[in-house]
Amino acid sequence: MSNYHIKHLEEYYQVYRKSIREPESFWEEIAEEHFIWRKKWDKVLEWDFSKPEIKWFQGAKLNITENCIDRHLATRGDKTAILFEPNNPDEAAEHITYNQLYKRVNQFANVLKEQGIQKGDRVCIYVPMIPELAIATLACARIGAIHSVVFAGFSATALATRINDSDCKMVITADGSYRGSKTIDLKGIVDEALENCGCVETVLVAKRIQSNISMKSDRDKWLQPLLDNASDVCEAEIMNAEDPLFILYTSGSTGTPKGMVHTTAGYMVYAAYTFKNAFQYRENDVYWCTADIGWITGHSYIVYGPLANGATTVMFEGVPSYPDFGRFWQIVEKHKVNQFYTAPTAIRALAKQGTELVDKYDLSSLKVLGSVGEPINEEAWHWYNDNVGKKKSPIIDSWWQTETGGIMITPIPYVTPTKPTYATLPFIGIQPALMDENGQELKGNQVEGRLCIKFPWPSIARTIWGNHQRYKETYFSAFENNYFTGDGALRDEVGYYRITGRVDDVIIVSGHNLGTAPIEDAINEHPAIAESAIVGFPHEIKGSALYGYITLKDAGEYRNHDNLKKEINQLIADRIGPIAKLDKIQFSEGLPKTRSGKIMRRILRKIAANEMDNLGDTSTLLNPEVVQSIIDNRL
Ligand code: 6R9
Repeated sequence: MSNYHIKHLEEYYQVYRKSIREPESFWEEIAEEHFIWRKKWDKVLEWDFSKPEIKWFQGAKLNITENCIDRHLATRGDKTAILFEPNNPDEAAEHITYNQLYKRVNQFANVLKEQGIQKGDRVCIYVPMIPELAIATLACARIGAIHSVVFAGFSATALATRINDSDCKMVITADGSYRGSKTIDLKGIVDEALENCGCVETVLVAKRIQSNISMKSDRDKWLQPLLDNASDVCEAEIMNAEDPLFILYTSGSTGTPKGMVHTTAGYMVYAAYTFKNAFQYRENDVYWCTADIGWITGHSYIVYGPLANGATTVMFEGVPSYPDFGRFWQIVEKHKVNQFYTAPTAIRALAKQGTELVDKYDLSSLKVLGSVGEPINEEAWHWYNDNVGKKKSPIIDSWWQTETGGIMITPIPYVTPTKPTYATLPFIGIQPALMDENGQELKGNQVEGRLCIKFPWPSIARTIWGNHQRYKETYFSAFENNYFTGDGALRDEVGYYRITGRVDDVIIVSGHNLGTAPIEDAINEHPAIAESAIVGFPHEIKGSALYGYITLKDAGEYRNHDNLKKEINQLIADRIGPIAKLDKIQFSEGLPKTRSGKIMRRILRKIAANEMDNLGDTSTLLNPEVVQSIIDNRL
């Protein structure tokens, strides 16, 4: 038996060493024993980071949906695959069993075929967090169409850019979506986007909010009648290991979004293996990741990873604040969630509400807590650990990226001792390296540098759709023969990694390199402060100085801002040193965030530098309205 499920620390080290010494035989064993193949590979790995070219399991033939659905039918047919929890807590949850999922995916796949979609065609999926989103995704995979899921919160402009970039032939959407107490006219957004997209022939529309929308007669079709007439058996398209499975867009530090291309076999193997271990998933556990399927976290850890393991995966349509800030905890209690995976931004928002709403619910089912998306600050880590996990559920602070396809650095719960704000140890098969400015690898422990990965892993993105040159320049040119992540990290005295933030967020103040994350951590320790973001701005003497944007938990209580500013700088001086004190502190109602909850420091940096005419497109932000108020109150 291969080491599919790691259970203690010695085993981790032993398996890790094996995966580094003999990566090919290691991954071959995992692939061989835990997946079904129509044909096995001729070669496990072929790679060259200088081209760059990476191929895993070449020659193999498979369909990922046979691994995620068909093979479970014999043993888990009546087990819940997808547990759908609607936006409205009074609407019944839906338990979709593996048998039902099989039928629904096959029906949908047949509809796609009838509508002229073939292997290799791109299909844009712009659907809210309803079962059709997961089902449409899997249906594309069933017939070998390449899905491009676009988060159903993006604007018409952002949607059109993504549809055109990958020449999508079809858009799948819904009449609208629920978000807390609001409804969103999704179809209207699609109509607006498609005014600028010549490539789309068909729009399939799922009914969710029963709204009156206009349908363009030759282009738009209601989904349900088509599904009702479709057969629930659809032979899976046999795919080559390196055939693209999906495109997922991620924003670069400059330019248009990058359509990261993930291929079939390697992605499947890595998503499944990481899911099993990083969450210690056991049969009959109920697993919940709060991300949206529009992000990589949802692709790998709501859909493919869990289903490849025959797991029960919760899909939540709503938001953490509706009908109140206890919703997450109410859902954990209701469905007896065992593994809970969310983002630091959500944790901070919930922590701001105090503990009353957490204490109200029975969270004793929880075994593992996860964090992803940005560095988790010390305060949020402890709040999560104390109040949600009751100090008994390990927190896995998992670092990874759209480009990596799966979790790269993470504690394995009940295996790796955790340490607040540390993503700890590389996952099996992952070879991180820290580099100095001159491109030299920093060996040994207690070093800090730019985070690279030296060796390919099965789920690394293979290219940027339509722009291999950009792929090469962005990821493989900064450090020869290494994949460059764009993040900085430090390795502590025992070899644990701490992600210090994007290296483009490093600010050099009077010749000292300062990461924004530790400064923000220090500030966030102040009891009055909800959130903070630090950026650099040009300074005559220091080169760069620090500008802090800060939101308060309760603005009324701390009216004396001058005293508060002093306290903040004292905290920074205490935690980091006087060098990291802020030159300017601006209090604001909110911070501009991406739809996935990341603070848009790029915009804050421009405002701090007084470059307001050059803010770029702010329409895709979660809260574009805060930008103007920050500008108006600029110091
Ligand atoms: C999975 C995902 C990737 C960037 C990544 C890094 C940041 C993600 C993190 C983390 C510190 C963690 N990031 N997880 N930073 N600790 N546990 O979020 O993918 O949306 O592509 O973002 O997010 O900066 O480079 P993606």
